[in-house]
Amino acid sequence: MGPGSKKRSRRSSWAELSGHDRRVSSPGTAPGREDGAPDPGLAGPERDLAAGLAALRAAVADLRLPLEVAGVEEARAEAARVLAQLDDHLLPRVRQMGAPLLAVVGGSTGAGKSTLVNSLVGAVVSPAGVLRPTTRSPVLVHHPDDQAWFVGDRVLPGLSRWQGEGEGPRSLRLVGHPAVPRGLALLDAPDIDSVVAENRELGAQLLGAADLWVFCTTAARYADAVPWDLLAQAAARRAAVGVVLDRLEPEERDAVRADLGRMLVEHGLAGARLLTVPEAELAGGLLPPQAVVEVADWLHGLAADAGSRERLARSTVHGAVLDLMTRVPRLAEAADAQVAHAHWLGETAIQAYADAAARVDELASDGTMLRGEVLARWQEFIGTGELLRTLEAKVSTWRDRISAGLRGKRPPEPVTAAIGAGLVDVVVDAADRAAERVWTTWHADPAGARLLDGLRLARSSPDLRDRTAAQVRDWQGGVLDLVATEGADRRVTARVLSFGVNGLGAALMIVIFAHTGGLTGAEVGVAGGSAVLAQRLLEAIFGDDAVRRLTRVAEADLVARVEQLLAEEAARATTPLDALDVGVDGTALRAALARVPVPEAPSTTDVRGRSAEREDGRRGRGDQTPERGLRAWWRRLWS
Ligand SMILES: Nc1nc2c(ncn2[C@@H]2O[C@H](COP(=O)(O)OP(=O)(O)OP(=O)(O)O)[C@@H](O)[C@H]2O)c(=O)[nH]1
Ligand SMILES: [Mg+2]
Repeated sequence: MGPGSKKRSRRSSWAELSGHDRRVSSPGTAPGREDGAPDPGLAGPERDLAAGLAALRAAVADLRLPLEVAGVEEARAEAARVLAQLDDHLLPRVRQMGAPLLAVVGGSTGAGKSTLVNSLVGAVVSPAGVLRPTTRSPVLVHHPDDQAWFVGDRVLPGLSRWQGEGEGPRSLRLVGHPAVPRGLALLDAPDIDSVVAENRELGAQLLGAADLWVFCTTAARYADAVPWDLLAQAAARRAAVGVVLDRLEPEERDAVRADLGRMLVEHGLAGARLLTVPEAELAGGLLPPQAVVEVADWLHGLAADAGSRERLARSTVHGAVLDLMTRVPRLAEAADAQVAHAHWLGETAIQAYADAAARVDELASDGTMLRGEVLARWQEFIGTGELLRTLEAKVSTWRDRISAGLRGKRPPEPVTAAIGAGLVDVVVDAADRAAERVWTTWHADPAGARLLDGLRLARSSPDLRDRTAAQVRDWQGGVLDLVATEGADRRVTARVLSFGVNGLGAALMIVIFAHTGGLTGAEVGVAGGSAVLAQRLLEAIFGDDAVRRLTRVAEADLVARVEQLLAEEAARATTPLDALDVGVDGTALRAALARVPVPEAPSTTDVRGRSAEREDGRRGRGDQTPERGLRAWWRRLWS
């Protein structure tokens, strides 16, 4: 599919766009497909490459790099560059190999890019100026017959199209001019090193979209760092590059050419063509044709016929795909790092609260709960001395004694209250420690610290104590219900009633908390004895099996409630982490890359050699080409 093909009939609608400052409202399409889909005539290898690159694009677009881990900013920028490279250059080019070449004129501000483009065309199509930077939105100059290729979003889909005068934000102004050869479009780009960040980024992005780089610099600027950073990208992509030394004074020509030539070789750009534009008086904003003949000649040589254009396009595609092969794995690593880091952050929170749950479990079963207040209230309730002595007695008789001892004594509620308060303290303390641990760990990590921004995670939730108290109350209510339900059995009802459900419930709680591991010294004897007493009492009333069952059920209920509370606390940290949606690791990206077929290396396109032909004295060569545009260009240059 080439320019000037039968699809040209679509142009009738574009004729309407010839007014001034009229934005192209509906995206036109390149000759070929409405949707920028692959040319239906695409042959096997190209179809596979287009499909592989489209899948790779989808995988790159799926990348989520939200965590502020080391190097993530560069990875994000690189992902954006890879996407732009695919959208702006590779995909449109591979889908339509016959589309006109896009030569992007880029470089430092004030280097004379717009003046060069205007002078090549022979008309002021892109205003030059003394204010820096002058060119803010790019201007694409094409042969009128090639308009169809550029008016739609086939290339540079992120830029809206304008025709006529003026410029819009992130817009591409299209100018058709018959002096431009068919099959080659020139794009005058914003500079790559101005103070305006948007300009710089756009300038770099546009060069990435190029089949051909026309890199403008001057004797004063060519050693600057920024251009060489970009030229390094061109070298990595094996892009066809011409470096234009603009406004060169005759006396500095040889020395500067030699030095710049050496730098190009050093930077892996030995294949780049070094071109010069001698300093000359401007007439009507244009350089005399002779000043730009070297550049014009070089462009002509590269774009002379469909065959050489396609060779160049293929060569740039080949280099760009090889370049992706080295860049995309680094993006996959960045995705892996995100997932691993998110996992680590999540695990630190989950582990901290799991440890908190284990700690509550331990404190609630090692006898610690039976110290202090709880023990005192329990002893008060059962009347220590008297009842403890009954432990020495035979089982058959001590139940009656306990019964006798308990009847008419103090109510059991203070025991329950002390147990409840103790439990709340244990849970809240464990949760506080977990919160502090998570905060400390996350705060020391840049990604974690960013997540903590605006969140009050250094402490437990302000209402944790109230929520815990409510849960403990419910649990205690549940324990009493258990005892009451068990007591509804006719065989035991009388006995249960003689002790009271509340007293037996308190006894069951004591049994649950009574493992003597956490007690020391005298407490062991006293608390342990108290617990044994509670156990015996319950066993005497309900039987051994029932006591084991009641203990298990009550314990499980307590564990579930505590775990739920702690899980809610842990979620305060893990929810914002989940909300970041770190996404998938680099596996899919690697798989997509592996499915991209590396195109065969084209026969070498030496962008240096072409202009030598002109020096052969074949001055009239342009007249031999069948293309009117080229002829016009040449005529102007040689008239
Ligand atoms: N005498 C002379 N003046 C030139 C030449 N090239 C550019 N200029 C002038 O230098 C100034 C900058 O030229 P531009 O063509 O606007 O430079 P640019 O690279 O497009 O600059 P930005 O759009 O800002 O990136 C303008 O005033 C031009 O008229 C040249 O070869 N000779
Ligand atoms: Mg300019």
